[in-house]
Amino acid sequence: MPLSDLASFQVQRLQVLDQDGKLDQSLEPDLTRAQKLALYRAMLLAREGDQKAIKLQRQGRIGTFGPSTGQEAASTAPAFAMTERDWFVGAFRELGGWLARGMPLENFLWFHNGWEEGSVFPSLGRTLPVNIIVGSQTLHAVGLAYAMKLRGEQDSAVVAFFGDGATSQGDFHEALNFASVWQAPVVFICQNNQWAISLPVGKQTHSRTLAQKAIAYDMPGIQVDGNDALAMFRATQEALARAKAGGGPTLIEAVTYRLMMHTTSDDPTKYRTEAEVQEWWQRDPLKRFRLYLGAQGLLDEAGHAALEAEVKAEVEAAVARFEARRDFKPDAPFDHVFGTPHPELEGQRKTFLRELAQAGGPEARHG
Ligand SMILES: Cc1ncc(C[n+]2csc(CCOP(=O)(O)OP(=O)(O)O)c2C)c(N)n1
Ligand SMILES: [Mg+2]
Repeated sequence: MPLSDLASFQVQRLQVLDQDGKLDQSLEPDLTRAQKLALYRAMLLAREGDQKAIKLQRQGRIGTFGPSTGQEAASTAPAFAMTERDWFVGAFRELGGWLARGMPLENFLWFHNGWEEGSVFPSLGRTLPVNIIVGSQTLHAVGLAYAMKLRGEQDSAVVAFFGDGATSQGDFHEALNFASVWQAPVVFICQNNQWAISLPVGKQTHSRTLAQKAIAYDMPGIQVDGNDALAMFRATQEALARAKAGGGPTLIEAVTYRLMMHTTSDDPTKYRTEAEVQEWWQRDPLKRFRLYLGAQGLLDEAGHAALEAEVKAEVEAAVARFEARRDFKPDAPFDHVFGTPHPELEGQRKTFLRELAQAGGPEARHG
């Protein structure tokens, strides 16, 4: 008996602005002039904030963190496609998205100086803090989305971010599986930045795309130029609309690049070439969006210089607010692990506080 075809699949790629900022008008999302400028400003704030944070770390003024330079479009544009009713579930390389949601930059700096208080966003609804446990937030996202479905909220969905490395975690597959089984309103955004610390994506998976991992779970999957803010906005907007209309989850693979080190503790020159990095600088999401704004007559050289000065001043003001508050309890993380005291953990707290005192107190610990 001949074999019969049960199904066939395809994987599509979306790009709206090419590397030189040239627009495919048929795909341009519906954004006002003010929204376009606000999106660029938000990406610039993330870039300046990120670069400033690297300097602060090098000066011993904050602890280790993972820079997001080069990846601004992949999280900022989706945040612009979301409403306050949607849940933002990040990993650790979504500074642009968090800032666009309204997280003050000083919160990011407090968190990366070891203060849990940085994770508290009193004025922000539905925005989860940094999650370091690779891939685990995909499960939190599906739980939230399932809850939204059970509550009958038709105006809310969840957007969950994670890296290419997370796609090797069981959590990722469990999350996609149950999101699909339950048709939960969730948009998975994989920031494929080509590296998981020193492991290139080609050693992470044999799949030609990460988008195709959606196929096994029977959900729409699309590869998007993750350095193209317009494409990221469009893809997220479409996926959110489908999720809210009861159409279930979507997987978006955002193809991007980590232009800096994995974290400030890493030296990428040990495992990748300068030529590769330079090639990706040519695809810088900010450069591309700026060319687009220029071509539309929205931002000229003088306007850009003024915007840059304004954003730099905003970053400096956030650093001043960050440095003005140093009265946080250094052992606060121990308070939040369990609901009730735990003897093992209390022992660890004592050791931590003793070692901190021996090292000269909280201010000495990055020395
Ligand atoms: C479960 C788990 N295993 C290992 C680590 C250590 N770790 C932190 S980031 C990282 C690589 C993550 O790569 P990817 O998912 O591609 O995200 P990227 O850092 O590139 O943004 C690893 C292995 C961790 N935080 N959590
Ligand atoms: Mg990665």
